[in-house]
Amino acid sequence: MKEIFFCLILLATLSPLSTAQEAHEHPSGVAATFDPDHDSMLGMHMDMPENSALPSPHAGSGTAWQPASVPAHEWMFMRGGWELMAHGAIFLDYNQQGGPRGAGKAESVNWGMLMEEHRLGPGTILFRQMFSAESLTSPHPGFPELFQTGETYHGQPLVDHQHPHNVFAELSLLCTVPLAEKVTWEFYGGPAAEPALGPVAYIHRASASELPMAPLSHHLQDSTHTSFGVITTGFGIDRVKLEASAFNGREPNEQRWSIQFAALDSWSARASVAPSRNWSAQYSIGRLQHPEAFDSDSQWRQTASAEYNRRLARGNWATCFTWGRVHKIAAGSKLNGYLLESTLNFRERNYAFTRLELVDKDELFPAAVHPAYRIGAYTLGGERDLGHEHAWQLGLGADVTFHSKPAALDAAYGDRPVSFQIFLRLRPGNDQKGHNH
Ligand SMILES: [Cu+2]
Repeated sequence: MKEIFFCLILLATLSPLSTAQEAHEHPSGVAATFDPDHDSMLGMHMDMPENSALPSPHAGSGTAWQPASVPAHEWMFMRGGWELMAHGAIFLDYNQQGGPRGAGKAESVNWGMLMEEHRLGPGTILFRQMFSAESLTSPHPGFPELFQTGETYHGQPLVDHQHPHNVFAELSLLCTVPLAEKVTWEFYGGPAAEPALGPVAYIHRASASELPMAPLSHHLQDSTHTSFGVITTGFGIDRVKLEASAFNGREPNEQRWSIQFAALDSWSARASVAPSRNWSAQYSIGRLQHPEAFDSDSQWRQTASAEYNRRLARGNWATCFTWGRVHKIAAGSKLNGYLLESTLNFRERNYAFTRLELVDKDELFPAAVHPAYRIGAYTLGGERDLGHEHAWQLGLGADVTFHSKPAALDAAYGDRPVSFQIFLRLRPGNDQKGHNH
């Protein structure tokens, strides 16, 4: 299995080289040209007709579907038959978490992604590399976030902190092959990749585009977005997609720069539907083998989500509802997380956003038995673009988070902890030439 992955890495690394060679053979320059005859069913934005309702694989990670109308903040150009894309975001924040367990830190949440896509016979092949420098830009032990749990630091489970993301957050390839007029076969995988489990990871969700904080329900919903070893296959049938994955469900350890191979002994299955350009929804279920380093238990995970996105005359409105459930098999415990997120971009430069969560947390205290507490987190924020160019958008934003919790947690967390952050956000501007006009 390792050999296959090394080949995949090699392919991913070599793809820019082959790009350069192709450019020699077809010196077509870097102009963005669109050829309406190569279209494909799984929503390749490559040359898609403008009215296509199918989501683009460029608008997320893994193979999850986000509504087709989601705006693309990316740089894109064509070169020798390759469509090359780059997107990402850098947040510079001051983050103050309230109460006795809170902390205030300067930090940077950041990621960048490169994509290279080419025709492959009648289908397409897409290479994707996502990187994050958070292992250098997060404070220790992680980004302060009240009630957040998941992964480790210095051999201890992280509590009240969000883990930084891995240097190689995704290294993958995605092939799609049309089989019939409305049927496409999909093959996806890589050494760092996202199995068919969960909604589009929050980092890429349009509904969370201005919010650098991770959801408290991350580890009940979309935390498998970086799994070290994934193979997914599936079929797109008109506006429905059915997929299954075999993957390594162990969470990344604290060596953030490494790729931690292990057996692909977890699996998942997902059904997605994109009824119109503005809607997408999914249900997925997975069995994760030994996901947590300090808990030998395995778990079932179920998620269901719906995303709505709507273009406005001078902005965009994106909303997502997600439910996620973890069933720890040996312990017999069930944890639920509910999330509602919405981001309104209005009059071009302005944003209002919110995230409302209810989530069960059982790892807030080191203990032999883990009682679960129902935590609420209610975030409201606003942002304005100081720079709003075709190439760049620089925004200044702030948000505040209120919490609800059982009275049993008052001693540890204080009566009503309130957290806030203030941040600068830098990213590519709206891609006018791309798929999403
Ligand atoms: Cu994550």
